[in-house]
Order: sequence, then structure tokens, then C-alpha cells
Amino acid sequence: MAGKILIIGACGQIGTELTLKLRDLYGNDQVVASDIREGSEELMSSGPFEAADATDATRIEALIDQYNISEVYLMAAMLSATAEKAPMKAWNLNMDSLFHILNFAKDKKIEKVFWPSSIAVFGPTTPKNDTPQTTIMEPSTVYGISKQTGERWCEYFHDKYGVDVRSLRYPGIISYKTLPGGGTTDYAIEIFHEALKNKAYTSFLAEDTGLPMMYMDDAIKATVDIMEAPSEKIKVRSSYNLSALSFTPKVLAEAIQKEIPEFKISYEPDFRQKIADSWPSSIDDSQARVDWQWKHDFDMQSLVKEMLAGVSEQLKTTK
Ligand code: AKB
Repeated sequence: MAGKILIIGACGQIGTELTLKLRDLYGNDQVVASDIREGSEELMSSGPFEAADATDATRIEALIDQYNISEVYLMAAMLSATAEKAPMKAWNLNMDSLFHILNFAKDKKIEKVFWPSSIAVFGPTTPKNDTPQTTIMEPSTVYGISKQTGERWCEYFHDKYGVDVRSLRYPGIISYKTLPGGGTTDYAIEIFHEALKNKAYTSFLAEDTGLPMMYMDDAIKATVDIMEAPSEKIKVRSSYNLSALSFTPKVLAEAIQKEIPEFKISYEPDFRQKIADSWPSSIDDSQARVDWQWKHDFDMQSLVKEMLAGVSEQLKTTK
């Protein structure tokens, strides 16, 4: 790598674990974390941190110059449920931050960009099962519209200006180190905290709502793999479908009950149900598997075991 890595939105759910992984791989000083707020103790103490607003182009450019940045991972975004409450704010954050980075890459200030897309790019008219890489996309959420638009711009900047931008359509990502902020798939994380604390959980999605999901370690592996793959292997410059698991709240609850038999689940769907209903239940990611040999490691029961162990460890230390 010619220069250092900058992670924008490094203190969020995925940003935190991605930063730690990249510091492990390339050295602590090589990976600069930035966010509008400070992050976990581990993140803050393991390498450089800079306070920065992802929409402030001048500040981001100053960081690129100061640290001799060659790669940017733009992880800052407003997620689906929160974005519905503040549509214009979400649009501005999700789009402005992307345009700044794509333009820096176009002007050769940086060499490579990672930008996450999401299953939210799909909508109610998309085939629901085994959703193909290329299909009908009519997203009905602000978040989905911003991710779909972002995908089009990524492809445009690649085709027109040769920008080396790489992207994944993340499913719901399940982890315990840092809580997610305002997603529709968040129930699949809350459930573990409540199962351990109260042996009961009320799901905001109905029992039979199937959604694509993935354990954090697999999401991080996919992100590192796509960024390390030789450029000619990356055939899709909008964003790749990415898949590991697909389950409903009921099936997840049953998997938790195998470990905690007294655990009880009830259902009180709220406004997030409509968002979930507009998304696919399962994703066909064969193109990622062929192009850059993507492969997931975690199945349902290993995810449940890891989550229960991780969350209970955390509960012990926060007592
Ligand atoms: C959300 O629920 O908004 C996110 C996503 C699927 O992109 N987790």
C-alpha cells in the first residue's frame, strides 16, 4: 500500500471492528480512525483517531494530506429506521460524504475506496427469494434510495474516471462489540442482550419475517477480501450481493432456546415491519463467490454461540 488507510465512521458497529482488523493486518499507525464521536476504549487506544464530520470535505481533505492516505473506507451512514425519521438529513449525510470521497479519488488524491451498500437497495417489486445480483430495484426507504443512488455513482466514477471503488451490499450484520444505530435488522442483536438479561424479548418484527443476515467476522472478512482482490477480479463496480444466512425472528429465537431453554419471545411489529417487508428474504451472491472467491464461515448455531458468549462477557464487565 502506497499510503495509509482512513476509516470514516470508524466508531460505528462495522467501523469499529473493521478498524481493529485493519490495524491487526497492516499495523496500528497505518490505520487512521475518524468519526464525529469517540469510540470504544480499544479503538481509541490502539491507533490514531481524528474527530471529523463525514460531510465536511475540507476536514476530510486535510486528514488525507496530513496522513498521506491512499485508501478510504467510508462507513458513515444513517441507517434505514433512523433515516425514515429524518429523510433529508439522511440523504445529505449518505450522499455528500460519498461524493467527497469519489471526487478525491477522481482527482487522484486517494487510490482506492470502499463504500458499503445494503440489501436496502431492493424494494417491494424485487424477487424476494435468492434475489439475483442484477434485478428490479425500486427501494421504498430513504436509506435504500441513497444506497441505490450511491451504487450508480460508484459505477459511474469507475467507468468514466477509472476510480477504484469497491462495494458490498451488506445484509443485517450481527455483532456484540458495538451496538448498531437505527437499523431494521437490529432486532437480531437486541434479542441476545434481552435473552441474557431478562430471558425474554419482544420483537419489533413479526415472527415470520425472513431477512438476510451475517455474523460480523464474515462481514469483515468479505470487506478485507474485496479490497485485497486484484482490480481485474472486481467485475461489479456498483455493489456485490453478499450473503451468509437467512432467518426469521422465530427461527432465531428457537436457536437461542437451544442454549437458553427458558427464553421466551413475543411479537409487536412497529413501523420497521414495513421496511423489512420491502426487502429480500434471501440473496444470491454467486457472483461474489466466483469473482473474488467469497465464502462465509458462520452458520446459525455458531453465530448464536459466539453472540451469547460475547454478550455475556460484556454484561459481566459492565456490572
Ligand atoms: C439496516 O437495517 O438498516 C441495516 C442494513 C440492512 O443495511 N442493517
